[in-house]
Amino acid sequence: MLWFMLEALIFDVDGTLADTERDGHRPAFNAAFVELGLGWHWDEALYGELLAVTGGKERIRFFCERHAPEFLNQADAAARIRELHAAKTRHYVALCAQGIPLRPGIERLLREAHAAGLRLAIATTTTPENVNALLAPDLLALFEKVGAGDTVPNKKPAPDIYQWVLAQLALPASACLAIEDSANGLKASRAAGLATVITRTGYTNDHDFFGALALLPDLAQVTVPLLRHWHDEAYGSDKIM
Ligand code: XBP
Ligand code: MG
Repeated sequence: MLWFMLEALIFDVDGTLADTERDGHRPAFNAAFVELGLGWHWDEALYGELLAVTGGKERIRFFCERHAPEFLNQADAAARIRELHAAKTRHYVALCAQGIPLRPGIERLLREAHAAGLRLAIATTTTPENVNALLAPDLLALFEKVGAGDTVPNKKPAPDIYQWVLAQLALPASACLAIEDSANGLKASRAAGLATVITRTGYTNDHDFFGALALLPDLAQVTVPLLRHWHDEAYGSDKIM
C-alpha cells in the first residue's frame, strides 16, 4: 500500500473547536423558540438526545416528529422550519459575537500546525455563517478549505462532507487526520477513510468511539510531532487502514 506523510488536518467544528452545542446552539435554539412564540424549550437532557441528528433544520424536524407533530402538519412546514432555523442562526451569531471560547489547545495547535506546513481544513454540519461567526478572522484564515452545512446533500454520519473536503484538498484520506467530538462525526470521517482523533465533550462522553485513533479529553497535550506519530502508526507501511 502506498504510504503518505501527514499533509493535512481536517477539523470538525461543533464540540471540537469549541463547546458550541453547550455555549451556542442550545441557547440559540431556545431563544428562537421564544422569538417565534413556540413555547418549546430544549433542556440539556433533551438536547443531548436530539444531537443524535446532525443539522439544525434536521434536528428541528426530528424534535417535531416526536414532540410537536402538529408543527409538521402545516402546509408550509418546511418553510417554517427554515424560518425558525434562520432565527436560531441569528441568535447563534450574536452569541459568537459575545465570544465563545475555543477548547483547550485548539488555537495553539492550529497555529503550530500551520507553521509546520500542515494544510488545515474544516468539515462541519453547521452553516458557513456559524463558522465565520465562531472563529476570529486570523484563525479562520488558517483554514484552506471549509466544508460546511448544506454544501453536501447528506450530513454526518454520512461521509459526504469529508469526501468533499478531501476532493477540495486533492489529497487521499491516508495523507490526512480528522479531529472530531461525536459518534456521528467519527462514523462520517471513518467512512471517508480518515484516521480520526476524538476529543470528548459533556454531550458525547458516553458515545461509542470504536475505531478512533486516539480518545482524549481535549487537545491540550497534543502537538504536531505527536499527530505525525499517530498518523504514521495508523498508516505505516505495515498497516492497512
Ligand atoms: C454539529 C451539528 C450542527 C449543530 C447545529 O456540527 O450537528 O448541526 O449542532 O448547527 P459539527 P446548525 O459537524 O460541527 O459537529 O443549526 O447550523 O446546523
Ligand atoms: Mg462535532
